[in-house]
Amino acid sequence: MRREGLSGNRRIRIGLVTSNKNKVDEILSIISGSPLEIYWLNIEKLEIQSSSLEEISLYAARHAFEIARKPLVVDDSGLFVEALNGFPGPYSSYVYKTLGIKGILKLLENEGNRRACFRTSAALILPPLEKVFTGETCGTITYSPRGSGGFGFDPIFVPDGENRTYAEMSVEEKNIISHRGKAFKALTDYVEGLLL
Ligand code: ITT
Repeated sequence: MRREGLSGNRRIRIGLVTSNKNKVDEILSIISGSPLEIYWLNIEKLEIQSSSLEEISLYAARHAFEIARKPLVVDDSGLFVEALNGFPGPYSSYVYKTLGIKGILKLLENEGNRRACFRTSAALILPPLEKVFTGETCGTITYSPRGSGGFGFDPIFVPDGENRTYAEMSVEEKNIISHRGKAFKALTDYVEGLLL
């Protein structure tokens, strides 16, 4: 059965609500070649305090929709370090700005367990639909930063199956294996399905 309002469309325009230009670049590269058109929607992203990225992204997306009244998506992501019981997780943005990469390495100074996972939750509002897509990539935290690409904690994260950090990869290489790549690939597949 065709879904009213979407079938027949060949492209869907969706606003991306973020203050992070690097996310925009990554997401544009992930969705390139798909029927999805994403543009930077310049409105404030409201961040509630929660232990759940899904809840944070959905709340922010609903809030942004109240203002913009247009189809949009919000990406909330975080780095969950096993030896730190998942910290900084949903607090990654604040922790990056305050402790930074050095602070995380310091917290792990005498720690042998370097396991960590990056997670992304992408909340899509495409009226009347609301849906959250997630992506996770696990790996290890290095002992010192490496690479100049990417952003945030990229220089200290080596995804499983690789020996380079995210910051030592091109955007395209990172997107193939990254938490954000997985979440937005799922989102793209979903939207493509709606257009069939
Ligand atoms: P918006 O909330 O405005 O989208 P932000 O940078 O604050 O931008 P998040 O809250 O989703 O985004 O991300 C929290 C932090 O986690 C972010 O500031 C980075 O330091 C880090 N982070 C998120 N995704 C990352 C990635 O792919 N690689 C490295 N660090 C990342």
